[in-house]
Amino acid sequence: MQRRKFLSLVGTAACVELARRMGLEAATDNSKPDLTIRISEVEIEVAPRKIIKTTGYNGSAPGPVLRLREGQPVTVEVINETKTPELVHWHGLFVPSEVDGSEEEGTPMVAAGGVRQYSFVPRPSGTRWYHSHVHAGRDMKRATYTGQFGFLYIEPKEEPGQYDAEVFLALHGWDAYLSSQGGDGSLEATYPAYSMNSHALGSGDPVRVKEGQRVLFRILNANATEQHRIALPGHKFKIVSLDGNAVPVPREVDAIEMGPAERVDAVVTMNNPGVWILGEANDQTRKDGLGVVVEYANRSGAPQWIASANTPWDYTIFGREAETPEPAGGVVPLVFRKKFAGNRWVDNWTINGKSFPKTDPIRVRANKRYRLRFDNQSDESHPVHLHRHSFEVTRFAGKATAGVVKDVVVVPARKQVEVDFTADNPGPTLFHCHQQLHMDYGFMTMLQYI
Ligand SMILES: [Cu+2]
Repeated sequence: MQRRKFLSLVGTAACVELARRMGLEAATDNSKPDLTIRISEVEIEVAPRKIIKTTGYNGSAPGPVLRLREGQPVTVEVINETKTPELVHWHGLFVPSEVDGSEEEGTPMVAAGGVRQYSFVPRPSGTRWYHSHVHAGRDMKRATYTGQFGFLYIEPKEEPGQYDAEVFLALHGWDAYLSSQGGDGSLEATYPAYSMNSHALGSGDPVRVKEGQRVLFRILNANATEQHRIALPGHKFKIVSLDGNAVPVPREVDAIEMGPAERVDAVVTMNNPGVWILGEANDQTRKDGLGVVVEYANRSGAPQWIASANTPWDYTIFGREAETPEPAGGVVPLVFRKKFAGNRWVDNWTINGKSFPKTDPIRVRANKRYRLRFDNQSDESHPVHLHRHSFEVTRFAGKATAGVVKDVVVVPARKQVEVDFTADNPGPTLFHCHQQLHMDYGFMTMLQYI
């Protein structure tokens, strides 16, 4: 049902309140917002004299860390001070399509110079994020290439609190441009500068720690297109949550691998005093800024980096060893392929042989559980994302697993991944690769409730 139609059918204040609670934002609703997000041009000094001109939220890039309470209704006002229409997507939240922040789902755009209010009930709890969800195409000054992103932490009713300090780190690449230096001549996004939050490695404040402290790092890969591998020499990351959801088997690893849009919560016990670099394993990317200094109290000197073993990332080590029977709704096979568009062109992408908007929708019935079988027939990995729902990884590269719940999963090159989900949030829903160049060039489809 159209929002306007729905609102015209409901006359009473109680019904309007109900509509509001359901997240059906009313344009006539002049209630005071709980939060304001102002989209505008910003300049950030990622390193001394290295100024990045981009678009950000509330005068910064990334935007502020937003903390909301699970289940407590909120009204967010978005003011668009830029010259182009914008959208803010609440990544990982179970909200109605009308406020999710995706034009394809029917969320109205915030016009250039316009204002719009979104009301929704934040859930589920955990490390979520918010970001621009517009089409960029070849325009590297739009969407996730910009500074329009930030953490959205949904506080649970009861915080476990098994850590002494909390550090939010958002990884990003700046000033992207298209180049064909890699491989077959297709255009790829290239980044001359990187940062963790708004500073390049060596600029800005270090993360100051004390011996014996347990530091919870909430890490987000907010890069528009690139996967990252992050390590902290001399320390181990105990992975406690993936995409904001607690894992069944928390485990220690030497390095974290994250596709665009993925989040990892990891506890590090600070038991190796010194000055260290927490950074990208790739030397060039780290030199270009992707890292932060971790400094123990009363320690000084040049920050140390030691390369770690290149163990492959595997979600299943955090899951239960179990085979999940095929869900009642059945299996939806989704085959991903690249369609080479030519030298010095951006590749096109297909799902089951078709590019968006011509892709076939995934048709589901409310409250039924389904299995999506991703078959990556390409030489690149794809961080695929389902809006407004989360899914359980049930098979990863041939290995059965259970209990790892995510909203983005990286399907490695030439591999298959299976995820199960319950269709429990009716409304048009987007499914796409979160690599911005892939989603903009066909790698997208709709989940449609029938
Ligand atoms: Cu992709």
